[in-house]
Amino acid sequence: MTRQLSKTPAPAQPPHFDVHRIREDFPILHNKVHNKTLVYLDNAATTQKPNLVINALRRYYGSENANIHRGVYLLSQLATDLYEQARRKVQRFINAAESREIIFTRGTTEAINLVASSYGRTNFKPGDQIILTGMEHLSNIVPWQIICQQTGAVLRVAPFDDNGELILDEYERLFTPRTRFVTAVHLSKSLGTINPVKRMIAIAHAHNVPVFIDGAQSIAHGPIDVQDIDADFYAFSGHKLYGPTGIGALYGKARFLEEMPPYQGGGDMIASVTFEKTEYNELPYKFEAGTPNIAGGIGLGAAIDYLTSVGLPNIVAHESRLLEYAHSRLSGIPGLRVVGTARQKGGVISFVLKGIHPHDIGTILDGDGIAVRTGHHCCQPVMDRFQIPATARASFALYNTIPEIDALADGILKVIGFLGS
Ligand code: C6P
Repeated sequence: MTRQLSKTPAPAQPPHFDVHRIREDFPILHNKVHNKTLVYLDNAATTQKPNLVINALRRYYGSENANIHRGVYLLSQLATDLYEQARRKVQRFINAAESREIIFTRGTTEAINLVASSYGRTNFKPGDQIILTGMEHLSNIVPWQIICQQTGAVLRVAPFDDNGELILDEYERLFTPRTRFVTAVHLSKSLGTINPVKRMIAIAHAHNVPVFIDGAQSIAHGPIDVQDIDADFYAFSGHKLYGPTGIGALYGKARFLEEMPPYQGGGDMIASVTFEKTEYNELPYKFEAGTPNIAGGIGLGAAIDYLTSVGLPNIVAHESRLLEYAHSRLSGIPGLRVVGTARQKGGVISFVLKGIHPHDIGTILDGDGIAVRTGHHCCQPVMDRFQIPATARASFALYNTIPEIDALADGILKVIGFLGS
């Protein structure tokens, strides 16, 4: 996932990677938008889905649908097997030690709320401190603010510099004997910055503090090994990984999850219930109350199969090439400023145009079939840090091409031509 920015020409397409062949797997990419071929550059918001995932969902609802963990009949056992296989795929994908350390959630946001609520309510006391970075998505700010209001704990924010790089010394200086938890984004969706999470976790562990990593944007763009980085918790959403919406996963070290109380009550999370007392189920089911998103879990498993078949190293090489090319093309446009120029960057390029509001950029690009995101990207503190209201953002995926980046650059020149910069 890591890559260095430079102005040098983009390296050649990685061997064993044919982007035109890949594009055939994604039916939506052949659609027209405003009568133009879709150029989809909003992959940080959500990714498009390959046939493998679409077919897995169709097959599930067409011939495998039943509730899981409940029926002795064949169909229920089949659905249960498929769902539990998907859990093991997630386990292998992030190299978790055990499949019971994988909790299916609705996505990253629910995973963060689960940990903030369950771990925080039990462990935080008035005056305790939680460290997070200044570049968090609001999903990794608000749940911690809520738990702070409930427990009297306080947030401490690690700053970043003008390039969007975390200032590691300042992060380290925030630790005190009252620090109880760290939460940090792996890849910032507004800046593209890849944080040095392994180093950040080592620093926190030296202070005996557990760490949650928000992997929403990193999961599809490079290999993740939760044991190697030694994360205590790691979360991601299926829809950013070419999988369905409404499904995601929380990884947690078993020793933490075992001690944590349930997040929600309901079916499947119990071992036995009387009106006097409830015994909770074992991991991971203790945290999976009610009928889960079975199709979503199976679809997520298919997405992991797809990514694995393409090969994450190929994806990293391809997206690095796109990012490098985009930086050199866009930074040559007069009046355009790239926001977020960290040395270690993922395939995200946020920019502003002098005198032109990002929403106008987005609207004019849309007329040419080019989808980018505009706004504060749920990262208002990042915008405040740069004293801008919003940016336009192009974010790349494995199916994007160099001609699509040319189309973006030409579209931006058209915006400037219309609105003057
Ligand atoms: N970012 C974007 O356009 P959910 O909504 O639960 O799948 O993911 C939330 C989330 C958490 N952390 C980070 C770093 C994220 O980028 C996101 C979602 C989308 O950038 C939608 S706002």
